[in-house]
Amino acid sequence: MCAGSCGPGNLHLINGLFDCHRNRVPVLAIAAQVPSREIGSSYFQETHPEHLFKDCSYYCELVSQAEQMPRVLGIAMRTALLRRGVAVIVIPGDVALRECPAGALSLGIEDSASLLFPSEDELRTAAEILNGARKVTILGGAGCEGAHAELIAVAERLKGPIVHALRGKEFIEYDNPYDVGMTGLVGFASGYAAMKNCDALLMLGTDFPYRAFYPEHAKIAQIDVRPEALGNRCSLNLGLLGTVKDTLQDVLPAIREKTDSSHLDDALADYKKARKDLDALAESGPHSKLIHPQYVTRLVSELATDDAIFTCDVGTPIIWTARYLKVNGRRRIVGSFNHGSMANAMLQAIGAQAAYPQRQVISMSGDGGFSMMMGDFITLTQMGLPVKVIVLNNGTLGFVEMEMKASGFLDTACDLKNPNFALMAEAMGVRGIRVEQPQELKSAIQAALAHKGPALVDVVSARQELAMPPKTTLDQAYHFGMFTMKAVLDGRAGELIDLAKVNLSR
Ligand SMILES: Cc1ncc(C[n+]2csc(CCOP(=O)(O)OP(=O)(O)O)c2C)c(N)n1
Repeated sequence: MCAGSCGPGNLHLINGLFDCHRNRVPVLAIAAQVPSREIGSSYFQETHPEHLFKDCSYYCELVSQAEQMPRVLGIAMRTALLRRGVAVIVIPGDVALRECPAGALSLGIEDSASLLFPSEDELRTAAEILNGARKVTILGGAGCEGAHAELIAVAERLKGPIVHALRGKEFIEYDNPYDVGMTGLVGFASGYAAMKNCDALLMLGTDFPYRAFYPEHAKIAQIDVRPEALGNRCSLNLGLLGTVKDTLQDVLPAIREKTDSSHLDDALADYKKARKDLDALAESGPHSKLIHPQYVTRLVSELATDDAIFTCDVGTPIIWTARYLKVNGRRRIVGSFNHGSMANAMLQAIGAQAAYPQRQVISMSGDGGFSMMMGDFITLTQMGLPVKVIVLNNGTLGFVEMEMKASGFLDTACDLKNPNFALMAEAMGVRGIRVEQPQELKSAIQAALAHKGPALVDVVSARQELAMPPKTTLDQAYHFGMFTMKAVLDGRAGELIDLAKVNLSR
């Protein structure tokens, strides 16, 4: 639940509400409105929140009479809980202060535990598709929450590798002998290959957006609780409306055990190789001079508690978190994975820590992301929230710099002139530690995590990191060629050579 005062006050809610709505988080937001008699006169601070928040909510209504309130509140809460998204109530201050008549209609805020099941026929068709294919791959997303055992049982029977979308990582990757990594722009080659090489794809609780990563010729069956997700990204042979857990339980008895495990074995071998290559990048030698973000993330993962909540900023922190943070079924990872709003990590950490005061909460922040919402850092002191902020201080809007280069542009306006974030933290009443040498990193992270109150570690990290998509296409090669030529013409060949040296030396 959140609330904002008139006009600019509640406008501040908008990016967070978009994020929650797209992440399917139930939220009730109250947006104040100017006095009711002034609405429509361009009054001081007047906006129309019922229009502004329409796109990021399932329910968004103006309350103009006190007697509307109990009923509208009930509808808003029910909508947020059952449709899993945002509901907004807009209310002028004068209406909010009025007495609600005793007899005003109130219909409650009942939640519902009803379940949704596919029909027998549909379950039979699903089993036919899976039994009829030689190579089945499973793609899972956030809808797999709570269905770990069923997922493993189905994969075992199908001898099917499990690929996950980013939001599925925390529910799928742990204790999973069928895990072959993530797919997508920041995913692993093994996840990509397992999707492309199958005869049948089973999509579970995912609306994975990148169409180029779906197989071209496989049969596809999808299970989701949201009708609008079925067939949203690829043409389906079958769409099943139901929860992943219950539907898998129902379909499992009809799935025949496969004897040929060659598809799984190939995918696991691919994954092992991809993992080995990635893990090699997360090492730091005794004489290393640069601090690589892979190493930072690996250390944070090793040193954090078993039930820590991690948030990660949009930008390269997402990539390092997806690749190097170990999950275990109790740790949580929160990010702006659907909306893609920068500067999310510290703000989500504030919310997570307020909701779970006893758990360790760690924000993996980019320097651009952290600076963008730096004013809210003071909230940690103000509200006594012991959040630990790890700033990957690479001096650039790195993800965008990389995108520009990959598209054949010389990067422009990406450089960041950062302060010493640790000194700034100290000035704001937060324990601040700056790290410039890889040898100092472990003890710095340990000290920050052991600190009772909020702490920030300002990690001066390597700027040039290769975080490429799994497959270099001809198009990308062309862009890279153009980029190289422009760099030479602009007299920036030296930078290009430095970039190549750094990446080749690793
Ligand atoms: C509000 C917002 N503005 C701009 C972007 C585009 N964008 C995505 S990542 C990024 C750079 C992030 O930089 P930083 O936080 O320093 O992390 P880095 O990629 O360097 O690790 C930008 C500008 C966005 N996603 N959201």
